[in-house]
Amino acid sequence: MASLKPALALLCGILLCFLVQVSLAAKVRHHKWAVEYMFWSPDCVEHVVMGINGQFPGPTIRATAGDTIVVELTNKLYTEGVAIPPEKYDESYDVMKPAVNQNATYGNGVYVFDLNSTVDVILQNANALTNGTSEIHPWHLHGHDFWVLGNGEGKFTEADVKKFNLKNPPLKNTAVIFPFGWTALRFVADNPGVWAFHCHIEPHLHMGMGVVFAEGVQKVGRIPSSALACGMTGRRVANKN
Ligand SMILES: [Cu+2]
Repeated sequence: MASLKPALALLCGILLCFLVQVSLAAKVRHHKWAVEYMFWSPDCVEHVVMGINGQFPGPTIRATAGDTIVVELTNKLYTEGVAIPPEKYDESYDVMKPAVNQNATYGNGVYVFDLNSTVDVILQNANALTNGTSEIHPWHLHGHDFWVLGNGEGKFTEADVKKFNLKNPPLKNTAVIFPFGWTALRFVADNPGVWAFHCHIEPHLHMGMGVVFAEGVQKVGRIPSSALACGMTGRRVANKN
């Protein structure tokens, strides 16, 4: 038994060293981040970006293996869960096939544009939930007029861009998409605010046929409480004040 003691002591020493080393290396690192819109102009053109603690790009987190990172995040964005309009989209859909009734999707459908950027929208109509059914939808945009660049039957393809009327397109704020067809719109996002873009058949809007376009939101001042005087909103604002 006596001969085991040095070996046991050595083993304990090794374990102790190991534990000490681990406890020295592993740390819990706390960070406080406030995410908010800010201006950034590295190329002399002013951009709106999402900064962290007034920095863009945000602060670097340094850590070593085994560390725990805790970030306390304050969301100061005017629009939460924003979606950046995609450059590409999944083109594998079939407009003639009834959609799978998922009953509901989730997401707030907020698209944020750079102020004064030119935005092209392709509205694509498709089969409703019943086979062989596709309806007309009059889409209306708040806060802007848009040019109707064209419309066509079936699924929109890149080749349809050649058919756009860039010479004298009509200027409207409502345009229809025909059954199984597409309609192309263009507008300039030059009106700071948050604007609804939706089908003007009311039940369709209630069923979710609408999104929100946001641009230059940081330029919008505080909404006066007198402008929020209707119905439940008014009562809530009044109670708060
Ligand atoms: Cu509709």
